[in-house]
Amino acid sequence: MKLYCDPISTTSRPVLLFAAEHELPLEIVHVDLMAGGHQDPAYLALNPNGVVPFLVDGDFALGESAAILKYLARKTGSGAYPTDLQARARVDEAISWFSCQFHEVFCMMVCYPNMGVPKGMDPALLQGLKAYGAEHAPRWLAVLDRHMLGARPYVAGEEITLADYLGVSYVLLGELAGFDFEPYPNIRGWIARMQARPHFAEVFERFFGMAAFFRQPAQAA
Ligand SMILES: N[C@@H](CCC(=O)N[C@@H](CS)C(=O)NCC(=O)O)C(=O)O
Repeated sequence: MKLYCDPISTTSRPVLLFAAEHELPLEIVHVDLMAGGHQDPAYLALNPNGVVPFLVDGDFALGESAAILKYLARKTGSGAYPTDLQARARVDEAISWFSCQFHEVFCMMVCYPNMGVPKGMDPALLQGLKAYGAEHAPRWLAVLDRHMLGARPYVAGEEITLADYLGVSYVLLGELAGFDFEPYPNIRGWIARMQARPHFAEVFERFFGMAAFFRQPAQAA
């Protein structure tokens, strides 16, 4: 199996972490986003979406990080995607929640705009986006902190699941944007739990390098 990915990509890291923990025999193909590797004609011929991650397993090709995680978990029989009907539905619910509700407000309106992404956006639109994000993100963070996590160690219950691999990558984007997680103790505990996982440090190394860069004080002109 080949995994086309880039460790600087928020959606690649969950798959890389899951794969490392499960010792999957993946050939990692680095698609260098900074160098425009995702727009390379050869890569676009493989994946017309021009995004990572992307999995190739023999003559079967699959995009979308959540679908890839589920495929790999099913293929390996990983307990991170339980077979029990309701337990699996709970994981699916959390994955959809992170990918939609949470991503839409926290990532798109809080994190990315505070990191200057996308570039060249109309300043008034950017301000409006940031204001909306600042007002509405606490609602979703409170749901994660108090209801999904609460006293539980992981977002879908007592055991780590695919939703944790995916969700922690989205939530940690807040690090790049200098987001303050102080009011969310359960989220902080969960992040620490995920950070203690074997392979977390190696998979997130580039990400924390970027976070340090974004946190540097602006140089005086
Ligand atoms: N919904 C997709 C999103 C994939 C995605 O947007 N990946 C980003 C990196 S985090 C990418 O490749 N961006 C390149 C671009 O948008 O041109 C998934 O979960 O896999």
